[in-house]
Amino acid sequence: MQIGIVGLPNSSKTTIFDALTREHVQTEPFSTGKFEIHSAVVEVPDPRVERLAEMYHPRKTTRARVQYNDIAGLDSGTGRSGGISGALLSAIAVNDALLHVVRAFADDHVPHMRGSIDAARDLRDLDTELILSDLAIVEGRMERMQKDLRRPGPAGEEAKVEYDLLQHLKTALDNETPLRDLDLTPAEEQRVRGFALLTLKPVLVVLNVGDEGPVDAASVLTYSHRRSAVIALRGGLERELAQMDEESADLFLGEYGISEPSLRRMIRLSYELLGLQSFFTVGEDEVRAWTMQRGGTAVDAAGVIHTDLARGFIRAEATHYQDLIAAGSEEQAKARGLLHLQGRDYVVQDGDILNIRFNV
Ligand SMILES: Nc1nc2c(ncn2[C@@H]2O[C@H](COP(=O)(O)OP(=O)(O)OP(=O)(O)O)[C@@H](O)[C@H]2O)c(=O)[nH]1
Ligand SMILES: [Mg+2]
Repeated sequence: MQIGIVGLPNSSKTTIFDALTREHVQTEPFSTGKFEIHSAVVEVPDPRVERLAEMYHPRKTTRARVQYNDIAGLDSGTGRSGGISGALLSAIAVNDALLHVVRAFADDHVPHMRGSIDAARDLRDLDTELILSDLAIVEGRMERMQKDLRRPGPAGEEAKVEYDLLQHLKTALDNETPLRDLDLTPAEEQRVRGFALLTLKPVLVVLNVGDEGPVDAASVLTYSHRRSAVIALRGGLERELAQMDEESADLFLGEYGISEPSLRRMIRLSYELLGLQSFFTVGEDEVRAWTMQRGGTAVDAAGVIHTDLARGFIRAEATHYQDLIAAGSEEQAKARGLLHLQGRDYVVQDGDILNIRFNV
C-alpha cells in the first residue's frame, strides 16, 4: 500500500513526511532528473497488536505497514500544457491514495509563493492541477479512439462503451468534479485503471496549522468530496515530537495539551480511507496484523497470508479481538463459544483473529 504526499512547493510536505516516518525502515532520497522522491515504510499504530503481544508473548510482533512517498512540489500551471507529465505523473500515479498537504500556518520566515496564506485557495489550486491532468489524459484517449469507434462489429461496440465512459468522466472534469465523486461501477473502475487518473484516488487533506492555528480542520475549510477526509495538525511540532524519545514526547504532549500525536490519527485515517481493515494471526511465534480490503472474505484473508492457504482453504477459526479480550484467554473464549468456524464466504470483520485450516 502506497500513499503519495503531494502539495504546492514549500507547503511542508517533507516536514509531514519526516514526522510520519519516525519509525521508518529506510529513507531513500533519489533524484529522478528534476525532482526527488523520498520513500519510507511506516507501521500502522494499533493498540490491539500491543495487547495481543502482551497476551501471547510472541517471539515476533508485526504491524500493518504503509509506504509514504514524498513527491516534490507541484506548481500550479504544471497541468495546463497537456497535463502533468512523465516522471512526475508516474510518481503520483503509482500511489493507492494521496495525502495532500496544505499550508495553513503563517510564518514570515517561510515565504509563500502566492504572497499570502489562504489554505482554501491552495487546496483548490492543486486540485485543479490534478483535474487538468486527468482531463488531458481522458481527452487524449478519446482522440485516439476515433478510428476504433468506426470499426464494425463487437470491436466497434466495445470502443463505444469505453468512449461513453470517457465522455462521462470528461463531463465531470469539465465541471471541476474530481473523479472520485462519481459512482463508477467496479467494472468501470477496472476499465480506466491503467490510465493514471489522479482524481480517482482517495485523498486525505492535511492542513498544517503551525504552532498556533486551530487544530480543528472545519474552522479552516470544508472539503466535501467522496473518499476524502481533512485533518489539521501542527506540522512543525509533530516533526519535533517524532524525533523525541517516548518520555520527552509524553512531557511535550502534556505541555501542549495534546492527548495523542495527530500523526497516529493521520496514519489510521489514511488506512481507513483506503478501505482497508486489519485481521490478526496469533501464536507463540508471531502476533501479526494483516491488511485486507473491507468486505473481503475468509478465503481472501487466507490469500493475503499465503496463496497456498487460499488454494487449500478448508475453514477459518475466527474469534473477534473484543471477544478474546473480554474472555481473557483463548481457552476461555473457546469455552464461552466465542470461537466460530467459518466457511470461505465468511465476510471478515476488522479485528478478527483468524486461524486458517488448509490442506494442500
Ligand atoms: N512556522 C512553521 N514552519 C513550518 C511548519 N512546518 C513546516 N515549516 C517550514 O516550512 C518550510 C517548508 O517545509 P518543507 O517541509 O520543506 O516543505 P515542502 O513542501 O517539502 O517543500 P518542497 O519540497 O520544496 O516543495 C520549512 O522551512 C519548514 O521548516 C510549522 O508547523 N510551522
Ligand atoms: Mg520537500
